[in-house]
Amino acid sequence: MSSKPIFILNGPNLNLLGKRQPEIYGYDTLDDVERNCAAVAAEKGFEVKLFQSNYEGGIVELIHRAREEACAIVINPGAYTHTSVAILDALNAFEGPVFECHISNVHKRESFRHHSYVSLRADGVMAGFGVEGYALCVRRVCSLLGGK
Ligand code: CA2
Repeated sequence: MSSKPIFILNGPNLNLLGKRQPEIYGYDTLDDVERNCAAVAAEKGFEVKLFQSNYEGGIVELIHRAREEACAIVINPGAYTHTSVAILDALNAFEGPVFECHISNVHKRESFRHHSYVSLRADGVMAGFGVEGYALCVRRVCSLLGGK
């Protein structure tokens, strides 16, 4: 068990979740994601904090903050998944569990979405479970870190 929260980090355009392209990303918003994850975490005695940034450097800085303030990271890096060595480097400097979460099944989509830099660091990868994937990642973090 940890007294530090699980950070749930979201990359570019995910602030539009639930507001555009529901056929791909569904109708839930990031606020809904935070509520669902908080409920799952609370059952096991954990807390979550959710953040979103449209900037690569913003995500890097949130990962740096997680080094001091978080017990684990669940991250949906958005399109930076497929391009960002900077995010991979930042995650490699984080010592706790890291789970990569994609709402859509990236492997069923364009080939440029099939490669992930973040997967080189992630302890687990979720894709295609809709926004439920975030809560599943949180559940896994809780069992890894020994929640009640
Ligand atoms: O499936 C995922 O979660 C993705 O990480 C989403 C990224 C995409 O670039 C990745 O390949 C897969 C795109 C996030 C865009 O989010 C939006 C949400 C609602 C409306 C428009 C965009």
